[in-house]
Amino acid sequence: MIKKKKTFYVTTPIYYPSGNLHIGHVFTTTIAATLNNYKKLMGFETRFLTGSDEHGQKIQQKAIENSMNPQKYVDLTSKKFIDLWEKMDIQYDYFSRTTSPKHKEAVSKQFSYLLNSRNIYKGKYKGLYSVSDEEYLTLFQAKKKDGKYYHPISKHELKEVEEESYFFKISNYEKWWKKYLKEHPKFIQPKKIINELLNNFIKKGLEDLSVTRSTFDWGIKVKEDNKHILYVWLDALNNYITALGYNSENDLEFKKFWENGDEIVHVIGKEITRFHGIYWPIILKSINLKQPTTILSHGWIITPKGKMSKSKGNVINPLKLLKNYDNETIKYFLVSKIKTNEDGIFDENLLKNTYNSELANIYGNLFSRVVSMIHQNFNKPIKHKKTSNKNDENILNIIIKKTNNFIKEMDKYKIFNGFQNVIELGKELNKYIDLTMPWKLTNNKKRLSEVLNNLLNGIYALFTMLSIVIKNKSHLVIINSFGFKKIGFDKILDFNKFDNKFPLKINLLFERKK
Ligand code: ME8
Repeated sequence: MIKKKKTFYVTTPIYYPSGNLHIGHVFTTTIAATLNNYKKLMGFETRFLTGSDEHGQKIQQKAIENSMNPQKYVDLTSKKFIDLWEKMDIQYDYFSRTTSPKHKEAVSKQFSYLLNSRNIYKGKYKGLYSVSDEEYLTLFQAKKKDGKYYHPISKHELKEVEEESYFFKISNYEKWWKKYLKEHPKFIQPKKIINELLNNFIKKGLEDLSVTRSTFDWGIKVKEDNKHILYVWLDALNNYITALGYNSENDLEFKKFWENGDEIVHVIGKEITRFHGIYWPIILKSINLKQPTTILSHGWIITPKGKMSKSKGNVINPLKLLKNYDNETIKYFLVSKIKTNEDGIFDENLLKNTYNSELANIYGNLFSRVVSMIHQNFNKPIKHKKTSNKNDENILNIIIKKTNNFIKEMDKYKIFNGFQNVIELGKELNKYIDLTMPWKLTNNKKRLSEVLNNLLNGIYALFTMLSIVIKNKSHLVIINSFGFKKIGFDKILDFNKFDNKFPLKINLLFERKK
């Protein structure tokens, strides 16, 4: 019987095409892409979604500022993300756009269902709204200064609005939500973000959410009441399922990756956890759909001088960065140097140091030294030999241990922790060279071959793990130089894998940067 592959579905937020490209977008998308690559390597069948969030008041205002009709404006501006992912060498399965006919139809049908099932009712909204965040806030949540109200996190000014609106009976699901979180403590990560949600939104009691707007018209029209358009978040959150074909004739992907799927992960920035952690699960519950496995929320990337903002002029534009660094270096830096559960500093000096000290000095140097020594001393494959030498036993154990720890962390979606094992393995392999001093063993070919074979096995493990981020360079090592057909964890424990392989020399893998 053919065993069915397990499935993995990972998403990024769909970004506002009105926003400027930002290193933060690259951070989130790199995390999602890395998880996707990891799961593929582990034999999962995967789907990876990113996209753009194209309706709402903010987009309409920006389109007007640019004297364009909103559709034309989003057609144009969403392309910059497509272009960025291509430059970053990030491949996705879906580029989900909320202005696509398929999405609009599916969401419209869902709204009718929610109306009929009395989850949605008509009323009037009076309160505060942030257009920049497309978010409603209560007086209790807002910060007041000089008679004006501000968003507590983004600091954007809030407007007082009063309009006819449909409401989602969120309050009906409060009990369910609390119970679900108790029973699934890993549903929202990191844990500390759950406490923030509890303090800011749940303690005071969950309020019903206004889910339509009636004072502008750039959105999905409510069929039953044409004056109204859907609130942009109800519209946008659904993209995660409409892209798979939910509520459409062709819903095979939806059945496979959502309804019957094994793992579903939404990667998001911490400021939108309210929507993904409270409203999205409640929407899914109200339409009897399964919950995602995990909502993986990460902190913000800040600069050494604090938060990035347009007004401070310190926003890091990834396109500029790509002029000096290749995409693999940037991706490696983001996953291995920025902790996901707190805000992390992005500094170009740190990026450069990481490139020189880790990519060039630890990984690149290790590979080229070992392959050079093999070429200087041998002209055919060197076989693995189990020895009772303490250094050998130790390094082989370390190769196994670091790989296992990497897998353990990655299975928990803890990328930063996972990559610390890669760096440690690189350092340990260099230490093994210092201890065994292969350059002094040229007259003892037997011992030299034992040492170099262990090193090859270590380098294989190292670049297998790195391959989920540093794809091209790892292919150069494992496929082009070592001659394996593909990269995989299945060979790590097989220390005889180089018995018939003679590695080829490769020009400098990572040239040092001045
Ligand atoms: O919120 N650090 O879109 P958006 C880390 N359309 N990540 C950052 C960041 C930073 N400094 N700045 C931005 C939206 N991000 C909605 C989402 S989903 C159904 C709808 C990343 O364009 C991070 O992932 O404002 C954050 O959550 C996202 O960009 C916000 O993107």
